[in-house]
Amino acid sequence: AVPPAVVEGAEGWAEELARGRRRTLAYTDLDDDDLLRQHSPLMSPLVWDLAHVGNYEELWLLRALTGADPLLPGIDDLYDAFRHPRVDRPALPLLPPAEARAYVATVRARVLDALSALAAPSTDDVFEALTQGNPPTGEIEGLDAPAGSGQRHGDRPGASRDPRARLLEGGFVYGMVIQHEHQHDETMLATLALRAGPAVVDEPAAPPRGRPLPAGGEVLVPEGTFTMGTSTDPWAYDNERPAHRVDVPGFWIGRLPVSNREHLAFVEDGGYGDERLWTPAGWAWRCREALSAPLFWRRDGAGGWLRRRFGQDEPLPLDEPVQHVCWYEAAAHARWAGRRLPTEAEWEKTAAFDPATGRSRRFPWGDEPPGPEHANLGHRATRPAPLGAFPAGASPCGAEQLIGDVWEWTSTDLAAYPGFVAFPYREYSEVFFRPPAGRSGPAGWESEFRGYKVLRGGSWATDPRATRATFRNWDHPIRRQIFAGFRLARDA
Ligand code: AVJ
Ligand code: FE
Repeated sequence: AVPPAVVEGAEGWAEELARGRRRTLAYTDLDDDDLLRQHSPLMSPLVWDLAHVGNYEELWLLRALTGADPLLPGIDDLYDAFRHPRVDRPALPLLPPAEARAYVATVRARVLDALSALAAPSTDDVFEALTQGNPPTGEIEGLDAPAGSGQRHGDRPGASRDPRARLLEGGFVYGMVIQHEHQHDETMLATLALRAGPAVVDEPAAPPRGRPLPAGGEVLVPEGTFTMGTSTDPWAYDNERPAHRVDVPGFWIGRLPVSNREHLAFVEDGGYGDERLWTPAGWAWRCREALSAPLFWRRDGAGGWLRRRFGQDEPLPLDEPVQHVCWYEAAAHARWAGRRLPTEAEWEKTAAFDPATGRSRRFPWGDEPPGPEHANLGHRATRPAPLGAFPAGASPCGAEQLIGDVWEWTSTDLAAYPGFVAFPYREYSEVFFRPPAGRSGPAGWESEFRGYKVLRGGSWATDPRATRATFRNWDHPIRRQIFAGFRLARDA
């Protein structure tokens, strides 16, 4: 069975674009100083994210699709994430806040104009209308996948040589731009969590209540092959493709993510001071940074613990999944617990494999998109939900809270799936991959604190349209400002 299209047609895309923009505007509804300031060297000034989101939308939905001329000639370089690392972005001649707001609004208005001019909502009509009078140039900047090479795009009669047809297949390019804004919304929330001073982020609602479950519960996933990745999900990124069979030896995995209570036991047992639990690189990093607990935790001076959340200290909620740990802390905790982190394939099999049908689901609970009963996503709450809050979100093997709450570190280095083809540009995924054995990668990739580890599942801050069982996120193993936790596993 082919999973349903994510969102069909011009109206659906316009609505999805609007949903992301509401969050972008909420997170940038700040005075100029707050937008221009670098709240942490790990993050961009918020005004950079704002204009970058607009620039990406302009590049793909206006210039690549309709052949429009640049709106503000010369700004592409400023908002190219590869030309300027985050630490350097405050010194760039960025658009000032008012101009950045006007720019993203103009881009959006033109995108919606193009969409609303379309009478019928099918992808074919969109293609015809948007490309009318613009013969394919074959020179769309960044669109460098060889024509006809993708597993994604079947031949469209008469259009298979036009790269724009491939971009539009299944609404892919709209999905790419929509998901891009969602991803930056989550990044902006991480910036706002690092910002000093009182919270400037709303707390829309409390997460649902948890339910008591036996501590340390595990589920068994027996040995067998399953389908990892996808060749059919229209919004899936190139790195999720193609679907391929993977044989996974039997393993046990945590029914739930590791809680603050469990991680506090690791802290209080001296785990942060016990070199034997850490990898050599992890220990070096732990010593260099004097790590002694997750980011935002501190002792309250009376034997208890507080955690800071968007500028506010509060008692550490023991039954919430731990967040703001780096991969090295997660791996050390796992070793202390006599466990290990799951591999990426184990995580996906836990989340997606249905032994009754033999197929993989889009989400742990089925193919239907996440509802509030399934998962804590989309900044419906401003925190992870307590353990046991989503029995309806369980996967076939009985694991819960795989989607939402916290991204989960896996033991796996980000690498290409067999048969991977970069689409539509190498810098989304390919440049981050671990090079194949025997081949050297970009300078410095193998240095101890670099290289990318895969994270799965999405956090409370992730939009429901920007995650699924096949979605792959990644970051350096030292990063902990992201909303990341972990789950434990062991061989069966
Ligand atoms: C997939 C989340 C690692 O934020 O760096 C944003 C997503 N790509 N803009 C990132 C992304 C281009 C990416 N991650
Ligand atoms: Fe980006």
